[in-house]
Amino acid sequence: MRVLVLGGDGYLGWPTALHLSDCGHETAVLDNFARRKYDEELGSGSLVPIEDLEVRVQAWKEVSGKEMPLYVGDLLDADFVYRVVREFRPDTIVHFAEQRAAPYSMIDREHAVYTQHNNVIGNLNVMYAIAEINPEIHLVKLGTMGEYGTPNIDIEEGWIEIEHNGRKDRMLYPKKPGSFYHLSKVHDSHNIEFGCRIWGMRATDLNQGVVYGQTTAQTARDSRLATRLDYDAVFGTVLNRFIIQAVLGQPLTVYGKGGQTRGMLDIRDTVECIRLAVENPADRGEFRVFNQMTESFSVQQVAELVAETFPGPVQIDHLENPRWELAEHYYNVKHTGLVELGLKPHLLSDTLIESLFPIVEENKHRVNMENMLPKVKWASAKN
Ligand code: NAD
Ligand code: USQ
Repeated sequence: MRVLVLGGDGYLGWPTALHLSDCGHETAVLDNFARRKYDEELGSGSLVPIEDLEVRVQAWKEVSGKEMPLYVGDLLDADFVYRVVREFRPDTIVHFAEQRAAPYSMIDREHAVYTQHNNVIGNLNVMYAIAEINPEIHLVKLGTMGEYGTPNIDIEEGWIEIEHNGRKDRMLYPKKPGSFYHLSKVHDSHNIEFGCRIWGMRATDLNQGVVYGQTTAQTARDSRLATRLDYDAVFGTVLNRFIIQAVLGQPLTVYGKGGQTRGMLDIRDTVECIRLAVENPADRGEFRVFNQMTESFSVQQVAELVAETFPGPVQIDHLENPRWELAEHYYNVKHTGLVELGLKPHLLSDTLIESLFPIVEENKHRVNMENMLPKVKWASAKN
């Protein structure tokens, strides 16, 4: 298949493009390098050094013999999006290209507006390009488990049968997200479901959990193929951050009591889930939703797991939670769709955690400690 990966310079987009190319798909990448600009803005950066996208693509050609066309531009530029879709003629578009950090979206009004504008309008431009140029294109869109929030009932895969006052219907599962970023994903999901109804679009919305890990079979083949690893309090995600803090000899920063529970998955499963979605397209008019996670852990459990695995003393601190989220709650998620397509999950193991220690050790001098503790507070707009 011909697959266009939007956000192909990012933490997940780059290893996914490599995996798809390695599996024989004609793969192209598109990015506007917004992510590298947030690094400059925040005075932060990837813990592991990463090459420019041009160098990465060239390195992949040397390692695999495969070409990977590269398109540099912004999804907010509709003419650019239409030109790329006409030129590359994808069968599938995998859409990772959004501002993805909840804390970034909660810095202030400007960052909230930027996040929702970038994400919602970029996605609308992609939807229109598909509808007007070739409605056969399958859109594989990265959503997030955080769209659902933490309701006191089981979380279904996108849809729920509701009986109300004696009548029944199949409805989109109700959403209660916890940041303006997570809300942008809810808006995208609703827009795409509408596109499936009015244009007969075929779409897969992947409500992905928190990803951990840094290495895939393809990125391991050459150091120039490495993907980024974020440690800072804005872009770093919880398990990666705890592993990095352990190696640095810093306390693990559990927000609140740590009773908040999240769905998680290994980066090697992310790339495989995308392949499965790409190779098994949704039907025309179908808004298909998968919950892309393999296991659930509370934040406290994640901290204890890292502390037990690290070969040295580790302190676990409980900070005042800068976010607005339930401290303890019910969490039971249905996630069978991708397993039914053939996913064989890598469950979290000591070996995965241990494999990250030397990567962090080698690069720990790159950490800007000022960015380790959380500074963005959800409630600050009220003060
Ligand atoms: P990332 O920030 O590393 O990558 C996103 C890429 O998209 C960046 O390279 C950025 O430059 C690009 N981009 C952003 N806006 C763009 C625009 N308007 N035009 C062109 N390119 C643009 O993020 P990631 O961690 O790789 O996440 C990728 C996707 O997966 C996101 O949509 C995110 O919401 C979702 N996701 C990530 C995680 C996670 O744990 N990292 C978990 C669940 C879902
Ligand atoms: N947390 C801590 N300490 C930390 C960092 C995080 O206790 O040092 C807690 C947070 O309070 C939260 C949980 O860990 O309860 C997860 O936080 P996170 O920063 O790892 O993840 P989140 O903000 O939810 O966002 C990440 C990605 C986002 C993706 C989302 C998937 O950045 O792109 O959408 O994971 S999900 O959580 O399923 O919505």
